[in-house]
Amino acid sequence: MIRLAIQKSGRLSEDSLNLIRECGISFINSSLKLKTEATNFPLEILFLRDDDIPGYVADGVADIGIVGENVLVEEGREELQVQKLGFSRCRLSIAVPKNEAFDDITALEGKNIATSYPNLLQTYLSGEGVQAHIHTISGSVEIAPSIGLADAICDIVSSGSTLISNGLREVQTVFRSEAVLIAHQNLATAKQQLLDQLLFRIDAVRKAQK
Ligand code: PRT
Ligand code: ZN
Repeated sequence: MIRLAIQKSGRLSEDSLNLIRECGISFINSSLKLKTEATNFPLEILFLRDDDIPGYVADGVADIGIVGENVLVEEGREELQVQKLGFSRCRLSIAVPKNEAFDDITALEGKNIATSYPNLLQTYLSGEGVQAHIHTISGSVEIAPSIGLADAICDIVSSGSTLISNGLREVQTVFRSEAVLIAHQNLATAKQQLLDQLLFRIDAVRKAQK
């Protein structure tokens, strides 16, 4: 039996479950349960917060998982990545108040930037040779400039409409992300064989979608 961790409820959940179903794996999904077993494949599914998934897979509590690359890399667990999955595409971007001048990234020197992704942002700024003050907040990042908490933000963007409705302008992409399959690094042989079967099916599903 192989144990898969997926997001309980959020932007990754539906596409993660759909991918498993498209692999021909059946299971009963009750929104109240935190785990379920497949009926026609030796697979158990755990439903977790996305932020907890890389840690559980690293520790071997779950064997494999589906999570956004943004969370994986922010948590410094990129060595767990096995396969990109092509859904939940988004980008981590810096945005400033829409009337604020911004010629290039050096405009952020010495400024306050609010984000939930301090590590990804710090890596980017260091690469650009810019020093800024990073304020880590866990949610509602987009309102930080309007309440005087920060000069700029760094947050996940997909359509861009959240930025616009908060009077912000996207000025720089820091990281591009999509959902990825991750796996524990020392899987037992039997589990590795199940993962290989699953990867084979995922590959077939993705080829059929193209
Ligand atoms: O409860 P839990 O901790 O499990 O979930 P969560 O709230 O932390 O995550 P969730 O469900 O919001 O996102 C899960 C993953 O989906 C993220 O880690 C990304 O990999 C991916 N993803 C894709 C997104 C978006 N698109 C997205 N648009 N994650 C967040 N957003 C948010 C963004 O933070 C901003 O508030 O949507 C808003 C912007 O959207 P647009 O379309 O207005 O630009
Ligand atoms: Zn989360």
